[in-house]
Amino acid sequence: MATAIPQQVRASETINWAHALLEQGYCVIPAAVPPATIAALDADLGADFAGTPFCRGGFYGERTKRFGRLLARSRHSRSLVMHPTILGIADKILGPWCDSIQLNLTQAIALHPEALPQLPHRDQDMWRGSIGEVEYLLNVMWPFTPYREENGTTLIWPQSHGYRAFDARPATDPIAVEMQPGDALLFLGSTLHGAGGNRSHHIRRGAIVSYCLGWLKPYENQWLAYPPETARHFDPELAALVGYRQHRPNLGNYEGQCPSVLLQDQGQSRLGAVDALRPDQEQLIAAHVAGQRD
Ligand SMILES: O=C(O)CCC(=O)C(=O)O
Ligand SMILES: [Fe+2]
Repeated sequence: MATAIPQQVRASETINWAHALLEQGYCVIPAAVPPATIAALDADLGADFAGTPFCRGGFYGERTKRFGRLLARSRHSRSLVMHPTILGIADKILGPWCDSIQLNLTQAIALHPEALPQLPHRDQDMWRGSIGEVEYLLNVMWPFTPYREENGTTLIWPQSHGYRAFDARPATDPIAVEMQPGDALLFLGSTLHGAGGNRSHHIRRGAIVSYCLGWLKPYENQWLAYPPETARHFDPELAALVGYRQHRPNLGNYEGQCPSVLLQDQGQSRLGAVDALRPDQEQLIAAHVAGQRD
């Protein structure tokens, strides 16, 4: 896996969370970031929450506001997106199916009073791959306000993931996952879930950050959300996560090279294509080339 995981993350911690996710389809990491980080992010997004129109359509919800590109709107979003433990978990869950993971989306969500419960769904259904064995996505819900049953916290159907996605009806009742700012709710792309209805008098605010297999089309167009002028101010790891990295072999290249060339000061006007292969493919090609020379 190309995603570098900072050393301070204990491998056992990552493995335990990944294990819980694969058993239950979800888990909650309490106090994953300081509440002050969430408060600062919420404050940075205040004008966007106020000014963004309500969504249209039954899925997004007509009493719900949503907007993306959080990395361009607040620097505080970086500590959510680059959370070391969560990146480690994402690598564990998605790593078996790709060479490197990518950011699928960042999306702030404000669920206003009288919002109706959302259609229960599986986020993996935005792609039409085979279901059962493969996990395509890891979702992280970050509450900015307390998330309660009454204000429409996310409903999760435990153990509805993986091959259970074939079931016509879920085998369990949903759980209204109650959380505080700073907590993180993780759930798989195959897990049945949806926003609850907001029966309170307060707005439920929060954000989703999700990661997906590096060879999929992400939900949010990351290159448009973070064009080179924006991404050149990101750390290399963050730039890679939003698409300035090739997914071996050769996917997502720019003129046959890693798209991170666009983040450098002086671009060359003509670039030559360079193989970006997995080690097994390097070996195969090397043997093929050597065989022809003999
Ligand atoms: O807002 C929530 O609690 C969940 C939203 C969701 O699942 C979605 O929009 O895909
Ligand atoms: Fe969803």
